[in-house]
Amino acid sequence: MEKTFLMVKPDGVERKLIGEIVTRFEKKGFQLVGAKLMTISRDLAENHYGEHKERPFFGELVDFITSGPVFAMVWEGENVISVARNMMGKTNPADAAPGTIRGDYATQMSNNIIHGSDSPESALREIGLFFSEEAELVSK
Ligand code: RTP
Ligand code: MG
Repeated sequence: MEKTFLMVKPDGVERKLIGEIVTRFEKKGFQLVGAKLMTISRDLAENHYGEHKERPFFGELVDFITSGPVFAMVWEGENVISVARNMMGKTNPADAAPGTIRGDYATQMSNNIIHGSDSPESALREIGLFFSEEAELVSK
């Protein structure tokens, strides 16, 4: 069964949206297999967002994602990677459809509430960066 890495960003934690976000994925029918509240180190942030290293917004992105606790999660289910991305909505909340997480709760690109892996390769890489499979993920 497919797994993905999702994370409530510092703005979502600050705004007390963890419960709302977890509820959406639970009600959809996905299975939570790992979760933790944590503050990301600069090293981990730079690694996680490594694909954006050369982009002009990289410094701000790392500053933001390390600015407060995040709620890191692993979810499992059929096509969970792409379905979760659809449930999150477009990267820019101004373009995100109503009914999506970013469409309903965010207005700014830099504070868009949630991260989700964008491919099977990213999911595998990000789950490995944030979680120890043996110690922190449950298996059925
Ligand atoms: P994420 O990785 O956080 O789930 O977001 P995403 O896949 O929808 O978007 P991505 O292209 O991976 O960008 C990562 C985060 O960087 C910020 N961003 N700013 N100013 C800009 O042009 C710009 N582009 C991206 C956003 O906060 C985005 O979530
Ligand atoms: Mg991304």
